Amino acid sequence: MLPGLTPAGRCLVMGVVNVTPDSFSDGGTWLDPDKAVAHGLELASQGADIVDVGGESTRPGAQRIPVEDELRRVMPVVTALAEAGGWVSIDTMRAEVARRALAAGARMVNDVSGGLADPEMAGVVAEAGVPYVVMHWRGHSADMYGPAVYSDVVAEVRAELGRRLQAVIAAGVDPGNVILDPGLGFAKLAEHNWTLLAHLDQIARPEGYDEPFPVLVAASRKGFLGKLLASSDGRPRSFAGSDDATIAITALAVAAGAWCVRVHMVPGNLDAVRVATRWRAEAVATRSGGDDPPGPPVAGAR
Ligand code: PMM
Repeated sequence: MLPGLTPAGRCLVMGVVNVTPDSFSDGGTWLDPDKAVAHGLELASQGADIVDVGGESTRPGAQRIPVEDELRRVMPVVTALAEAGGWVSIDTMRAEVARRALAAGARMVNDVSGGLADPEMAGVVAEAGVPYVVMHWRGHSADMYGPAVYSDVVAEVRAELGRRLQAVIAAGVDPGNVILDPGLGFAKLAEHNWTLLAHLDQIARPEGYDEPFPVLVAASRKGFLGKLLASSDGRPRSFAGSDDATIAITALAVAAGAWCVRVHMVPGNLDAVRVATRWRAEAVATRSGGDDPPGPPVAGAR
């Protein structure tokens, strides 16, 4: 799993570099390529195992941008971070952007559409033989909450992820390279996010698959945390004000067996990963009968 990445023996930490003017939590901060590269290097120096570079905002209501704009934003950043030895993931829904970023040294594709937005994506990933994050997605962010209708969110996300898995595997992607993501906030209301987080063990086993897949959890600074932590007059907590809550999610996600957490702030989340990994190891070692705690094995299941 993850060719070229030293096994960490713990849940991995993915640091976010959004090279966008309008991402909900940090839009505009890293639009300048030099600042974005410096930020990526800082995240890596703080202990991020992976630096995730994205050039297209997926905030609710966001319109798509032309592929040329996305390439202009991400390519200098991917190139510089890869040249500096960083383990770079490209956060894109476009096969062309993935292909160019991989050629420039990215080593992983993070596709929030799970291959749905671009029919060429799975083929590009298959040919490159790189790890591939397949996220649960129901459509572009222009209408983020229209499709957020579920009678059983866990069952439906499992079924839809199962169909995406079948499709990308049929297109040649090695199942051993697939990481699943419940897609918190993407066509999900707050209540859906909480339910999915409480059932990560089931997300790891989509419909049609008995063996668990590695799971990536990307809750960092998302609106459902701000909503939970709203002040008494109902004002949601600011994005950056949700960093401590993100750390709490990280600890719980590790305890539930998450393979990777995608976060904006590395130090506190890395501490949480280390604490929860130690706790989880103790739970496994001292459990009578040798049963695993819920969730897939920490370092990846396949
Ligand atoms: N969320 C965002 C961007 N990329 N990638 C994955 N795999 N999962 C996510 O939930 C996800 C993502 C949007 O959040 P941001 O604006 O903070 O990057």
